[in-house]
This record gives sequence, C-alpha cells and structure tokens, in this order.
Amino acid sequence: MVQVVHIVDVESGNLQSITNAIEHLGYEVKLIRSGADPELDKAETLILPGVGNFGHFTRNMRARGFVDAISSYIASGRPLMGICVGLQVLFRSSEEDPGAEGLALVDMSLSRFRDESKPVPEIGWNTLQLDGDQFFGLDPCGRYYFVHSYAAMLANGAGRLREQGWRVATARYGDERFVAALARGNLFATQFHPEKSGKLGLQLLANFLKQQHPSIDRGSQDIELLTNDYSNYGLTRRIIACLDVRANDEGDLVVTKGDQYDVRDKQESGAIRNLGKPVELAQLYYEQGADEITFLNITSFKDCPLRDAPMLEVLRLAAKTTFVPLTVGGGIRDIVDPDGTRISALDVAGLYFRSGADKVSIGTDAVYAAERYYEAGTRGDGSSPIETISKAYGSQAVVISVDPKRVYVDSPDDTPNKTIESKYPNSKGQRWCWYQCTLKGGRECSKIGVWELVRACEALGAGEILLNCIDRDGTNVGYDLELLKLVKYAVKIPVVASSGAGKPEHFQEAFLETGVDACLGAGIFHRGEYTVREVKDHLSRNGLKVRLI
Ligand code: 1PR
Repeated sequence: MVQVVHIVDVESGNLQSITNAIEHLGYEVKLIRSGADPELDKAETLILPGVGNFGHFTRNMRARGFVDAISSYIASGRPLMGICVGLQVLFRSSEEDPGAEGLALVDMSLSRFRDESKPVPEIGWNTLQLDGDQFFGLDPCGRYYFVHSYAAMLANGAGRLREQGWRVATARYGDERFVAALARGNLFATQFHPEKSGKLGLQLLANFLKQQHPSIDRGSQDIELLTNDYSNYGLTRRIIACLDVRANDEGDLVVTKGDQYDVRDKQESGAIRNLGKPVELAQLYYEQGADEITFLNITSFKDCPLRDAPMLEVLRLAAKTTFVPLTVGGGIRDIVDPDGTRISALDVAGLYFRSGADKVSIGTDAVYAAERYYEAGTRGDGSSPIETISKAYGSQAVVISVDPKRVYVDSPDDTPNKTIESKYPNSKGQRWCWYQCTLKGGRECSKIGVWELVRACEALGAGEILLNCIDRDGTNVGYDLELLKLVKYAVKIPVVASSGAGKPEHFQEAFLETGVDACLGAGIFHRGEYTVREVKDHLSRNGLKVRLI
C-alpha cells in the first residue's frame, strides 16, 4: 500500500485542507513545490489541488515548471487526482481567462454558469449522475461539496467524452449539466472537493489512494430520502454553525454569544458568556451534520490578528478533524504590527488559508471598500481586500459579513439609501426603513445601507454574503425576513441568513419565504436547544432536501 502521498503545491487555497484529509486517512504527505523537485520521480500517487482563478493557477503551474513535469508523470502511468481547478486544468482552456492554456488532456473548454436564474458561484452540496459509469465508489445518492463559477458544460450530455474513453460523473446546477468527475487510465479528477465533503469525501479519497472501485448499494428508503429533486437548483439547504470567538476575562479563547452583540452576562457577574471551547464545538457540530462552520473573531478590531496566534491555532486544530468548509472572519484587513511591519489583508488571509480556512469573511473593511467604491463613481481601484483576495484565491473564498440594523424614516425621500415598506411599523407608526451598515461589531455606523453595501461588494469580487442582523442577533424570534428578501434580490451571489434562529421552523421559513442559500445558527446550537441534526430532520420532514449523514 502507498504510504506517502505527494501533493503539487501551487499555493492553492485548499492545500492545507487536502493535506489534513490525507493525513487523517493515515498517509504521510509530501509537498512538491516545483517541477524540478526530485521527489516527483519518487511519487507513487500525486494530488493536484486547485482553487481560484484558472489563469492564475495555470500560469503558476507553468512558472514552477509543472506543465512538462506533470505530463511526464501522467505518461509514466502513475495515478494522479485533480481537485476543482486541478480538474479544470486537464481541459484545454477556460472562459475565465481565455489566454491561459490548460493541459488539454480533455478536448473541451470551460465556461461560466449562467446567472440569470441561479446564484453564481455554485456553493453547496450536490449529487452526481453516473449513467452506469462506476468509479472509485462515487455515490449517486451522496452529497458532495461544490464551489465554483466555471465548469465543463455538457449541453449535449457526456457522450463525446465517453467516446474518448473517459468515465464521467455529471451534476446538474439549475438548468446546466456539467462534468463533476472523470476518470481515464491513471487519471481521476473531481470538480467538487472531496476533502470538504465530510465522511463521504474522505471515503472517496481513500478509495482513490487504494485504487479501489467499491460498488455502492443503497436501499430503497435511502434512495427515496436522498435522491435529488432539483428544487433548489440541485443543492441541499445548507445549515451553518457559527462560533463567535473571543478571549474571556481570564484570557481564555471561548465561544461566546451576544444579545444584539452584547456578549456580557446581564444577570450575574457581567462576565463574557462562555459557551464552550471553539475546537470542541466545531467538532461537535461537524458530527451533527453541519454543512459548514464559521469562526468569527469578534474582537479583532482591537486585537492584532498576527499576534492572535490562538485563533490561528483554533483553526489549525479544527481543520484537522472537521472535513466541511471552514470560514474565518474578524481582522481580515491591512494591519501594522507593533514593530511597524505592514502586513496586507491578502497576507493575513493567506495565513488563515494556510491554517485550514476555506473562506475568509470581511466585515469592517468591506464597509470601507464599499464607501470608497461609491465615492469613486462605482469603481474599485484594485486595492481593497475584497479585490486582492478574490483575485488571488477566487471570489468563492471571499465572504462579506454584514452587521446591519434597521433605521425607520417617514418616507423613502429621507435617505439616499434603498428603503423598504415594512409590515412592522415602529412605535411612532413609521413604516419605511433602511438597514444601516455598521462597523467594528456594531460600534460605529456607516452612511451606506445594506443594499448599497452588498451590491458594491459583489461588484468588487465577493463570492458570498453572510447577512447578520443586529436587531435579531440572539433573540430567538426568527430571522428578519424582510432584510433577507431585500438582500437576496440585490445580488446574484449566494446569501447566508444569520441572526435570530430559535427553532427549526425559523430555518424553514427563511428558506421558503426568502430563497436564501444557507441559514446560520449560533445560540440555538450552543445552548443545546436543538442539534444541527434536529434542524435538518425538521427540514427533511417538510420536504426540503438536506445533507444527511
Ligand atoms: O469587522 O472584519 O473584523 O469582522 C468582525 C466580525 O465579528 C464580523 O463578522 C462581525 O459580524 C462579528 N462580530 C463583531 N462583534 C460581534 C458581537 O457579537 N459582539 N458577532 C460579532 C457577530 C453575528 C453572528 C451570530 C449570529 C447568529 N455575530 O456571528 O452568530 O447573529 O446568532 P444567533 O443565531 O444566536 O441569533 P471584522
């Protein structure tokens, strides 16, 4: 059996995650940083992971001498597995960067998902269609985690690829079918991320590393429960567990939870509420079936993140045992260390990616970026963290965490920001309102509203919106559905509902009434009122597809 697995290191955002997954399976991992590295000759199994921009990735591969080296490796007959952009690079080219050349092992080009009728990127858990092609134990009822905007579209099916000898698993996102995985000879590649697809993904990696092709036998009950009904473009309804992390008064890093962002206990000592340890809770929610875990360093505005090693350590440890996407937020901005060294937001994000994060979330700095975007006449200058990080790691890696609060006005003319007419007037009888963006965890207010903010951030390159709501945070009374609808209509990128979930019905109404792409809960899970599994069971009983493990 192969004991050492070699991974091509092109500084891809998912390098740490794939390393963690392979080490978890009991293998030693060695990174290969250039095509000239003699280790490549010794490699018995090679993984080619990639995320982000096709052109950036292929150019990096070329610059490091990987193009010829990988072609020779493949010609030698040894197994290679490409993941995400590591699959895309096997193709000829991509609409994402038409001048960039792929390895052209598959005679096809990639194109962007159409976004008229569905959010793009595709972010979430989809199923596969195998059409009789069984390989590496891919499970047609299983859910695999996809995150991408470009794909090898199959308007006329996979027939041409099959004629060329490829075994193909396809997936459908909305009205478009694309290559989800393919295999031929010693090559195997997946558009989805096995390293982030929970236990099913780990099983797939194990099958590849052992070069096994077990057959999958599902009972009729499973098939009925798990078969994709394509009601949500093919994706399950994502449930995210969120951990607000900060140091308590004793200096220990704890998971806390506020009421409208106030995390101090009101009744007793006034101490920071301590709801548990971040790594342990992340593991617990992973086991309960959370589709993603989000860590927010909620006091990052006063801490310097590069000195804040415990948060990086939390992420490093959590990423070793939780194989679903991890988002980290708080302090993703340009910083100056006490010795005067300036560290760019891109480098801060890089540090988090190398510690196992799959996405970073930007709060305060997103507000500054959006304000500058409007001041410059709806243009970015390329320098904001949203732009620099999405350019290097892909827009799917950049989440915008918004902390809005509702402001009532007499009429829409009283503010330049987008207003809605609410069903719930305030005590003065005012019906019109807008949602003011805040910074530094609600401590400061911006002049722009949430509608303006999310549209600016989307234009600058963000891939997802994490939509909090200060008015509802910790209240247990349900999400602010009016806010969710406003933002969902404002952008094409996926929107995550946050703040106020107190029972499973709240998740259900958010999905059904607003079309949000995911729902996040914090207090409901930390206080043990419901498990993630109970929320999902409720959704499933009510006809919404969820990922069940
Ligand atoms: O501004 O880029 O450094 O990021 C700071 C991050 O920390 C932002 O994402 C901001 O939302 C978050 N944050 C700052 N202060 C607080 C606080 O609570 N005092 N937490 C805070 C935000 C919102 C969610 C919460 C949901 C669900 N918390 O994380 O988990 O509201 O709660 P619920 O389900 O219990 O209602 P930057």
